[in-house]
Amino acid sequence: MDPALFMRRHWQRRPLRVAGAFAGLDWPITRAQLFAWAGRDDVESRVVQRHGPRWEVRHGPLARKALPPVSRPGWTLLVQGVDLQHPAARALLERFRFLPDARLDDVMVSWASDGGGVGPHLDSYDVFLVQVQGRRRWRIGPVAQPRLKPGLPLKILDGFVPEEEQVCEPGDLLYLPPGWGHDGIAEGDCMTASVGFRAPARDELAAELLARLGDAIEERGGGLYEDAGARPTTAPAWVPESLQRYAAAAVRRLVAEPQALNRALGEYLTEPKPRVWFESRPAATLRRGVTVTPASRMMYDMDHVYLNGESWRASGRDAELMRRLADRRVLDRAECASASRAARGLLLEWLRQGWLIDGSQP
Ligand SMILES: [Mn+2]
Repeated sequence: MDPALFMRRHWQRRPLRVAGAFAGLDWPITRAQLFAWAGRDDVESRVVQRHGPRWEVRHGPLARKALPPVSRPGWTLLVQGVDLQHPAARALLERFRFLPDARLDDVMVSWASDGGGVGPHLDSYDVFLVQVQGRRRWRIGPVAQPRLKPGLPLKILDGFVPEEEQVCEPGDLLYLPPGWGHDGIAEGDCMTASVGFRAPARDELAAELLARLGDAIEERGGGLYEDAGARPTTAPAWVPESLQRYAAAAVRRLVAEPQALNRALGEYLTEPKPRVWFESRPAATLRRGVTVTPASRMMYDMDHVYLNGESWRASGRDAELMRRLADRRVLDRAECASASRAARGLLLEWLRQGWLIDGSQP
């Protein structure tokens, strides 16, 4: 489906199923590979198992022996951030870059034994569910007033009434906007890749930006509240109104500068995920071009380039080059050579930090 049509009709609005959207997808990620990732402490994973009305959730790392046998029905393993672990998941992600990186969360891959699933639930995410192996039956429906079943270790909708039912086969795609309840049950064992897009929550975003602006401004010190000429008080515990006005003005001042706010946002959006670490490499050269490391988050706005929670002011030709690097995630040798001395210095520094990889062939 054409991205423009999809954005107009479905994105954030209504579900879409496209049979065979990913027919012939190259997917070398095996069940054994997923089980191996579940054993690692730098990969986020969990196992969900149903025992009748009771649900059990265990978080990774989980050794192979700690996983239920493959032949046991009704369980599923979910592995987050597979795009950082395997180029096939990254290639899948590339197909969704008609959406801003700022909205992207990750690629989660789940394997389920027959009858496995995580129960009917809601996500605050837009999600593209790509069936990569086997069959999964999805029951979906809008949920206006979500009620959760009490006392369970995971969020399961109480009284979920699905509106439709779909069976996804390998290569099929199901898109769900936030607020749509869904319940996917494996028919035979199956594997599903979920490309998730998060929507920042307003108040969470505000709290985060205020904290960042606060940190930035604290370093500068600023003036002091003055109350010269104040009269003696008979209510010493009373908070002076002039101090309240001063406080309100101070907070307004904090958010008044759009540049600073944008910078805080860009730095926040590109903050590396937890458990991500970069391998520094002392020797660096731009002779083979550079590629952005999969775990690196790189974005830009009108005035800044952001990489892994840091920002640089950029303008002119260098800004153009850095933007190209952020969008395409690669610069070839000639592009590197055309950068200014300062920009080349920056690229070399990023290479040394492991934020970029040597070479323009990812
Ligand atoms: Mn879900």
